[in-house]
Amino acid sequence: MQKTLNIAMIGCGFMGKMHSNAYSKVNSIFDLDYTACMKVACDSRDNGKVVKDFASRWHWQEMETDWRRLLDRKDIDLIDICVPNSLHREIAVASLAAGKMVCTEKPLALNAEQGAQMVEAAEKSGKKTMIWFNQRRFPSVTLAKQMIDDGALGRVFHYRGTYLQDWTISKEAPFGGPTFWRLDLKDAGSGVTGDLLAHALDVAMWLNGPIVDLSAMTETFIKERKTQADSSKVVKVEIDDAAQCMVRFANGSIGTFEASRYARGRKNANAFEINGEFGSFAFDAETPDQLKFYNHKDDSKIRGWKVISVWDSDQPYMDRWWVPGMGISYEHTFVHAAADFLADLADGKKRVPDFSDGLRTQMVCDTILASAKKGQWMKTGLT
Ligand code: SOE
Repeated sequence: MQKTLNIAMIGCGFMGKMHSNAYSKVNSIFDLDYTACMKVACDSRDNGKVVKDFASRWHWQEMETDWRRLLDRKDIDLIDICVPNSLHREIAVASLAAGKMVCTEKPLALNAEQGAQMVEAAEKSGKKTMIWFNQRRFPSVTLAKQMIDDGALGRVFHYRGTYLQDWTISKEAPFGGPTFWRLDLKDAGSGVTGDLLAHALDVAMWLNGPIVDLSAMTETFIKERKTQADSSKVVKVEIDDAAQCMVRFANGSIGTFEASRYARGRKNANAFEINGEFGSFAFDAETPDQLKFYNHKDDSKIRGWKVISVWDSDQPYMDRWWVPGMGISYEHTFVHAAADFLADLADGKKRVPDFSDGLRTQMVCDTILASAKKGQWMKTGLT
């Protein structure tokens, strides 16, 4: 029998849009025992004007301006958090205590200490959680994961991860507000480390296992900005605009990571290359339906990098989408995350990253920031 998952989503910004789009499509595209019901959208901004427009545009049944009022409602099963990082812990812990399942945008929290409290609350409640590490859900990345697990690479030697964007280069970009809260340390907890590297690290550890120690550096290129609320007010920028690090993985391979919002021309370049004994994979989210594969086991006369076009029905998730050749992209990774969450609910398996996975990534992020500050190699605490 079809079951319903009643969702209340808090935060109607860019991520709220991506999640609403995912919930609205997931049951049309995938065959699932659970139906996502878009019950309540919640946002306190502009005395309810933001949520009013958003809820009607995305067909949420109801709207709310105070997230606390959602907690006592018996007709809500899942709280989905799309607000700035500084609010994740408070909302998640209260929602779990109220007996709700909780999904949250990444990074898990402002830091690992808060993240650990969220994991503890999840364990205590026994309720299911998810962190929206959507970038694992590019079919190309999932295909690489399946092939690596099947032994395509053998022993891994190297991992290179980058996540590059360019939207904060202008010194006129304001500090604070709906998009630019990501520049405010108070709201975000960090700059590119939590916002971009968290994705790259999650994919890396999913494909290649835990990162055990690292040495990092960060830089803040624009040190003062005018606030969005009042352009005559100038504040100090404390986040990391760029971060780079060298790492060791538990499996003995070594890696490098780089994230920046100052890489002119790069818009969403979440890319990796992984090199093993028998072959290598390379991927870039700016060309999402291409997975590059070098297979050393190929006949030497025809050996070389090949581009696997990931748009055919026998590749991950693709049997549900369009006919072969009609590619999919960023938005669809969120639909896949929602589909995996609903499938987990039905059969009790674990397809999605949960709060404890989010905490592991958060621990690496915290170690990057600490290492950059101290200028020394540090252990992440993962094994
Ligand atoms: C902004 O840099 C951002 O929206 C991130 O916050 C998202 O997590 C990433 O998917 C796209 O870029």
